[in-house]
Amino acid sequence: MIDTYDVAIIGAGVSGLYAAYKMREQGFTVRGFDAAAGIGGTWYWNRYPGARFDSESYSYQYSFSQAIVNEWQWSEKFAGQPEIERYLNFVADRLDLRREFELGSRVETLRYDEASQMWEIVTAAGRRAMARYVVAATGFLSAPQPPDYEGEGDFKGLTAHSARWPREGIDVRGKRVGVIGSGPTAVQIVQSVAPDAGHLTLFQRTANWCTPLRNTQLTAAEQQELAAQASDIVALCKRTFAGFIHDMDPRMSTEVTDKAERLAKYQELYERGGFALWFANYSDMFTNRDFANEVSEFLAEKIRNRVNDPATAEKLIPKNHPFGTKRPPGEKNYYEIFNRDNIELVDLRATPVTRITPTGVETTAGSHELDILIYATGFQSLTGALLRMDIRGENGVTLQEKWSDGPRTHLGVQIAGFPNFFVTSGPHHPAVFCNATRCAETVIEWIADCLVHMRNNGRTVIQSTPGAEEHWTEYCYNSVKGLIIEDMRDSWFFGNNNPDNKAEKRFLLWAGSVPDFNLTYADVAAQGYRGFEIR
Ligand code: NA7
Repeated sequence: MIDTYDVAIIGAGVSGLYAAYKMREQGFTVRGFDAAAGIGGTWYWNRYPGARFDSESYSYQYSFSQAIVNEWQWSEKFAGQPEIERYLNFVADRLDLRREFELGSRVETLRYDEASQMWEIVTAAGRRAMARYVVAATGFLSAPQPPDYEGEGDFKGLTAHSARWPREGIDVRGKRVGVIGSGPTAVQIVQSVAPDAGHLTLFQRTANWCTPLRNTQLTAAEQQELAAQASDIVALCKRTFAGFIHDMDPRMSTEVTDKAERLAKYQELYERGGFALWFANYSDMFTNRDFANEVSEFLAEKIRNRVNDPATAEKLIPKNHPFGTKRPPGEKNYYEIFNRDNIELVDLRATPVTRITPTGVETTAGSHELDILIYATGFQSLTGALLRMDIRGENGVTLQEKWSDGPRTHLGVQIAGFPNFFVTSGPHHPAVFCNATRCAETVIEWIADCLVHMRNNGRTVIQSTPGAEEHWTEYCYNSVKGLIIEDMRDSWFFGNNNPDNKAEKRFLLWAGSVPDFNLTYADVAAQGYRGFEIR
């Protein structure tokens, strides 16, 4: 007999762990699957040197369990990957969640059986299970996207994508290392690896506006103080625009007519660290191009002051987008790294890659011989983890067919034609701005409440109506109109590296505020799950 559960959960990361706990607490039988050999999702896979939070640790942790909050202390303001992975394992053990998950078990196929109103789950190893509901807690940046350069696979040295870093690590000492990409991941890798590498070549296609993270070790007194404030921190994150501890200045930049005063504010935010310059700035940060340009000029001056060689500094200053249009990498001494003798910056716009060779990377300007080649090239964002599975809804329609003209969802949680299938962090979520755990908790609690509502009313099938889906999808596209991020479509917000979205560069998120997001979800539920058909 095939194993049958109320809820199948795909992913044992931040969302999947909480989903397993929450559904079990509500009395549902659950079964989780994860391709990784361990718990942690993003924080299992991204074990490259320097990987750490860009949210303050105490704002990212779970808030649903006071026991967990009381029993865990973070050692750093922005914890590193090893500590985050330990935390998620601690949560799994503390809540006895490990027994709900099958690890090393990649879900390949999900098929909806209309007769039984159940989903069939098949893993790569051929394991089959049935579930009434599926919760895809598959993450929004979890499907690594290497470039499609000619000669890919020819390289004879050691190579890895940042999100598939080998558990045993990579010894870079004295080696010739190449890093392709210059996003937040590449910045973390470069600043960690450069001091040890024999030589490091950074292949940069687009420079980014990096801001200082200002990570610190937390003293015992600070830990105590932050732990005591844990619920206030979460309450604050629920109120702020982006779900972080940083709150926008209610004033518009245009109200502060004295430029010196504005610059003093940028300086103060630059020193505060984290996303302060982005999320604690004047409230027209996302709409006022002149203001964004002024912040950009402020940062460009910092780069010029920190990088000795003026030509290198100019390459590191973004020219095609202002600050605030992409997630700014958090850095520590990143710019000073370029003053070292063992680093070389290759501008891929001036000299594009022609091919990967057995011994390195060839550009139009010549070849770069390497021992280690690291791809920090990002992800098939938002849609990738879902589209890489074979998901078949009603009438055998695949998700690839359904989304052939871009993703369509209602609230980002459901897809018409795919009954009882829920997504925690796919397209049309507010992940542009949102602190991941804060929004994951909201979505998972909403799904759990919905399943309890179904059970209490003797219903077994829920799916979004085509009309509601149409409306939400348009709403997501419209949400970015008038915002400065619309000017910079070369980012994962627009799936610029996604094979399924590369040409169109559709906006893949919902660019509203976290309070609006929470209100919208609550409102839909309060109205009997408006826009969903429940049978
Ligand atoms: P990102 O932010 O998507 O960055 C990917 C980087 O890789 C970016 O610099 C890309 O340049 C570069 N890239 C992608 N494809 C290529 C090719 N073919 N050639 C050269 N360079 C390429 O991913 P990250 O992992 O850095 O960060 C993701 C999130 O994780 C981040 O927002 C944080 O929240 C944590 P491009 O800009 O496309 O020119």
